[in-house]
Amino acid sequence: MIKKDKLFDILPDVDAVVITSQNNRLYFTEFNGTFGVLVLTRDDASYITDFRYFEMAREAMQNSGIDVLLCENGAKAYEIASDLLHNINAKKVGYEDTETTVSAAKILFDRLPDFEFTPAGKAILTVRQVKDDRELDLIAKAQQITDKAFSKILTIIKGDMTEYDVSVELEYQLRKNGAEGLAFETIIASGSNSSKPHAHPTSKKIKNGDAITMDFGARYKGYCADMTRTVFYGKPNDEMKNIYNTVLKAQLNTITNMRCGMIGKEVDALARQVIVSAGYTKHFNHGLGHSVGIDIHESPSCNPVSEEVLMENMLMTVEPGIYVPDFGGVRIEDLVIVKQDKIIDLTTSSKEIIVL
Ligand SMILES: [Mn+2]
Repeated sequence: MIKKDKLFDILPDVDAVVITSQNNRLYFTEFNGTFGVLVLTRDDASYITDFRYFEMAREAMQNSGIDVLLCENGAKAYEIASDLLHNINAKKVGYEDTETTVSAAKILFDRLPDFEFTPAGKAILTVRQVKDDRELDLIAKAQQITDKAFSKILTIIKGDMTEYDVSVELEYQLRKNGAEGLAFETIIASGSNSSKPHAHPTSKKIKNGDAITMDFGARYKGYCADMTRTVFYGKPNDEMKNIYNTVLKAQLNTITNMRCGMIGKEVDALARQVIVSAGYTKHFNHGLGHSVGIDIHESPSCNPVSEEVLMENMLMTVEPGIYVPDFGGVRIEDLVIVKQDKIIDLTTSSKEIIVL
């Protein structure tokens, strides 16, 4: 398991790592189940789960080198895990300090009083930052589904539909085009609601002249897509048009000039300087972007204080926005892959002003 080797590379004095969270188990095993405990050692891997998942997990992992073990219940899984650690004579054990529940950790600590447990949550997230080819393919597929749903929703939106109606139709299109679920809760924000970056869809009806910001994404085989477009229902006024063009210019300037090796705050500045020069400094008050993978928000991020370095095969969203309270807002978001010598934009939908 290359992913496991990468983890032990950054935890050189650790003999084993116990992984409990669903997304980290999915990352290392490529199997998605709500319950399981994964014990990684330098030479082996064991996945302990209950009757609900045992058969599926065994099938999914038959060629992976991971042993699948059956447990009676949750507490028993941690007992089996502690027995495994005892048997292999692990001395220093990494655990997901960021995810493991206190009660689960207590079982491990109580049963293995002589062991040294060390936090490994951050190391796991670091390993997850750089994607392999399979992961990049799954994210590209998730984004393709998301682009398809967007082109479809443009033919469906009609006046008098509510934001809630639009969200339901959009989510249906995601599922219909192959999504196994949503990457996150769909954001639909119309008219003055569009000044709220993470607005939940409401019963507000779409009216003539409204901006409609749609931020949404498919989940495909565990991996997320993420995109945002703001479209207009009827002609936008001059200020909204100016806001749209400024956000677009900021977004294009970033995608054209961001490079592998830049740090997060440098990338953020590529967008922010355009918005600042247009006089909207205080109306772009979130970071430019975040990475994406099994979680919709992963590290690294691009924001005014980020010192994290963009490396080859990291994902990044590029999502500048301008939000004017009680007036409206615009956000345009693409999902890109960082390559050594170029940026690949996975989002293919048009960014020209769309007036429905
Ligand atoms: Mn995003």
